[in-house]
Amino acid sequence: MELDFAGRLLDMSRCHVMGVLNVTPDSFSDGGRFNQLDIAFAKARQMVADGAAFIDVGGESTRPGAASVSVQEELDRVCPVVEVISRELDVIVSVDTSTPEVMSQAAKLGVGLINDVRALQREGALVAAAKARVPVCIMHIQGEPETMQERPEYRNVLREVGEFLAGRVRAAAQAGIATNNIILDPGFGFGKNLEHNLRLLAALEQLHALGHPVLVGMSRKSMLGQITGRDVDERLSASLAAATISAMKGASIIRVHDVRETIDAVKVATAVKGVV
Ligand code: 7PJ
Repeated sequence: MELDFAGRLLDMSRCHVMGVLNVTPDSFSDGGRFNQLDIAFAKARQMVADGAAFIDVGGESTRPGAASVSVQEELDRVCPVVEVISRELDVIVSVDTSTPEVMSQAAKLGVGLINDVRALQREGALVAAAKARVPVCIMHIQGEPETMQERPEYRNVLREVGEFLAGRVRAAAQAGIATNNIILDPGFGFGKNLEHNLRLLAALEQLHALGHPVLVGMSRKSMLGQITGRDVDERLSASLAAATISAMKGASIIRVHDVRETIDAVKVATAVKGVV
């Protein structure tokens, strides 16, 4: 159950925390690029000190309705951050991208995981990810981020998410990606309404039947706002509850904004799992 993230080995039978590092302009109060790099690095260093096993660097907002960015803009945002974290910090750097050029460049800079919310469906993404020779996270999405929340529809969300992911695993294998280097993610909030999200979380164990480690991301998402009635910056408690449930149900990686708090929640779940 050990995976090799560009030389860093991690036991996927245990639960690890991934810290989110957005490097989109709207995630910084200040404009200058040098300053942004400084701020991003300081955030990453804090998340590593707090116990993150991964830092997930993303330069394209995939929020519903977010504007798209050019390949060059995404490269300019992501690469300097990936480079400095890989060089300076003892952590696995993950890149949250669907863009083949970003996958290839990031791999050269030491990235240990490619995290694609579009499941390597963009032209050239399968080839770029295969060449990178690092594990990949394949996430389920229905539609495109711009429009995915307009009218998500499933006959059986569990079965359809499972079938989609199994199909993408086959495509990845055909492209030369080692099947034991594939991590799966049901994609909470990506073309799903609250009921869909809850069904997927309730049955998270079943995703393991596909034979891959599972990554989940629910931190601060609107599904938690719908349940609690709270705004995005008031969703820490709900995020910790979702992380705890995921850890109990066998998730290997939990992608979050609040690393320190999530580490404690995961420790409690892991301790409980250790005695049964
Ligand atoms: C996810 C992600 C997720 C994976 C985002 C947000 C939206 N990558 N990137 N899984 N979500 N693998 O954090 O609200 O759920 S961006």
